[in-house]
Amino acid sequence: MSRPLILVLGDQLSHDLPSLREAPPEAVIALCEVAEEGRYVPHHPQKIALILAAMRHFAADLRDRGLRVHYSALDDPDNAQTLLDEAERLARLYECDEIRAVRPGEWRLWQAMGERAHAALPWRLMEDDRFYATPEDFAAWEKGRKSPRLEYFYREMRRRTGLLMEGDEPAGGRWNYDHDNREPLPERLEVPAPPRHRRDDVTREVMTLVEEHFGDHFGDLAGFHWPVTRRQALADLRHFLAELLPDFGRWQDAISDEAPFLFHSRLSAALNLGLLSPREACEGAEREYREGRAPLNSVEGFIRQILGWREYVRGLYWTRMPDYKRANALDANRGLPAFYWSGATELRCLRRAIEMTRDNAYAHHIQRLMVTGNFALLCDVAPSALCDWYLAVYADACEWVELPNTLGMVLHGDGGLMGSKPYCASGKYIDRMSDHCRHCRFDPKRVVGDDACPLNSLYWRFLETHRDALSGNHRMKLIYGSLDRMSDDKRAAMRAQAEAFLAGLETEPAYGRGVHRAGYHDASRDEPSDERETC
Ligand code: FAD
Ligand code: DLZ
Repeated sequence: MSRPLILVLGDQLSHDLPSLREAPPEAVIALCEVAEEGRYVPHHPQKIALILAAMRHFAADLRDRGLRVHYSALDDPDNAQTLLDEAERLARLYECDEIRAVRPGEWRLWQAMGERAHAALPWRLMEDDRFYATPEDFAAWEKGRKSPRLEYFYREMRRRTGLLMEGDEPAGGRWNYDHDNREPLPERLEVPAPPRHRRDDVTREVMTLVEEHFGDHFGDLAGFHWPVTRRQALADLRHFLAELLPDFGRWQDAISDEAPFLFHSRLSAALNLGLLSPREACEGAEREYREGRAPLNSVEGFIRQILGWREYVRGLYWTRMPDYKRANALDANRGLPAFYWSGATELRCLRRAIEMTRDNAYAHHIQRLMVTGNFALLCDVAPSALCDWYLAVYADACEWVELPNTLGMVLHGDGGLMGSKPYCASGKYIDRMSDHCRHCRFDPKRVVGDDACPLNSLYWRFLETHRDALSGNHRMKLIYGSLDRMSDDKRAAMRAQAEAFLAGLETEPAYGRGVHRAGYHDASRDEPSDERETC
């Protein structure tokens, strides 16, 4: 009789995981805490605590359902400390004849598992059907298109799921309400406080373990606030739908010096770990609209992030790895600025984004894209260096979603697959969307001089440096026109200002640089936009 070992990874904590749905009664289910997963990048202690606490609670749930579970704790003396070795050790221990695993969230594991498919103890890999689209669905959608675009993929997903549809037409007559979702931060904004979850003995024990083993990593554990069970994740979803969703759209792009979460859902970690399904989040949001409790711009904006962006980045990741990780279309080779690990910078926007990241293992999308991301883009930080940072510091970070966002959306390293133009911005953008500048020693209106915001000269330097790659893009024509109308003296002064700033910027060595340049292509003509207005 066949007895499989079913390996459930730390971001597969769903009872409807295909391998669990199809588990025969004699199966042994394994969850393994291993040092290697905690250290391949220096994950934020809150991220590690979240994953290990959620794994321990999930294992207890499986046992309560009568399933046979082996849980390898990090301190177990026999623990092989890598996922594959530990699974194989357990398979031998329980005399299993195969190991089953669902597609993991990272190529490195998928590839390593695939290589063992025909070993004496074979690995059988299963598709992860908890997403709206499989990589195969994405490839089929993309077939015959000149270049994939989020907006068309998203429309197709709306049609396919019926979400926010009235027959064949989008609810309200438009597919996209992004233009209503760009209000800058107002003078005063009351933000409902997020739910505080009880830390039970299991969570407290994990936090002690993480402090002991990973206390040297960037990030504070003290403010741990993540949901570690499905029940807690559902409480977060209910809180979002009732208290935050109605205002989600309006303030989606705003940035606050004080409030780290604003009206964002904070659901990404629970979604990525499997504690919540994307379907229940989208269907819950649609219900709020249908029953008149939330406006369409908010609900459409939220659903687009999950049904659109989340699925789109996953499709790009799986259809383009492993080459995608090496792409570096703008040939960016600077190391990571050292202050990304400390927040020690005079640029207030960056300091606050990094401090919030340290305290919460969270920054909202616009902070990731337009603050830490934009600065790295303007400074030509190497994709590999920046990607490792993003993968380490956010509780929701998994490579399938982090990589396209960082390498593609932020650094334009994929030559235009994630966004048809770089999201580059000067200090003016930060001043318009946030209240940071009024606490900053730099002046967002000045480009040169001691108190000029460094983002301004860096912005113009970036455009000059990458003129060959970017000036042919019709969406960049206006801004290159402004650059070209400047006098030679002004351009020289701005460039000198930017170069002096870069010369004083302390960076880490740019290890593991991107090794090839993806060809640049302008796929932006005549397409609808889902992009932030930058300047
Ligand atoms: P909300 O603003 O409330 O959005 C709702 C949900 O939509 C999110 O929970 C998330 O599941 C989804 N979503 C929103 N934007 C995106 C996006 N661009 N791509 C994919 N899904 C999206 N998201 C991750 O889940 N993991 C990552 O590792 C990650 N890395 C990122 C790195 C960079 C450089 C950037 C610019 C974005 C990254 N994102 C990542 C996307 C996005 O920033 C986060 O999903 C979001 O900030 C999570 O907070 P939230 O749950 O409050 O999101
Ligand atoms: C991120 C992480 C950490 C820190 N630790 C573990 C672990 O001990 N065991 C485990 O199964 N998963 C862990 N994870 C999540 C994995 O890194 C993740 O499953 C893979 O990267 C695939 O997405």
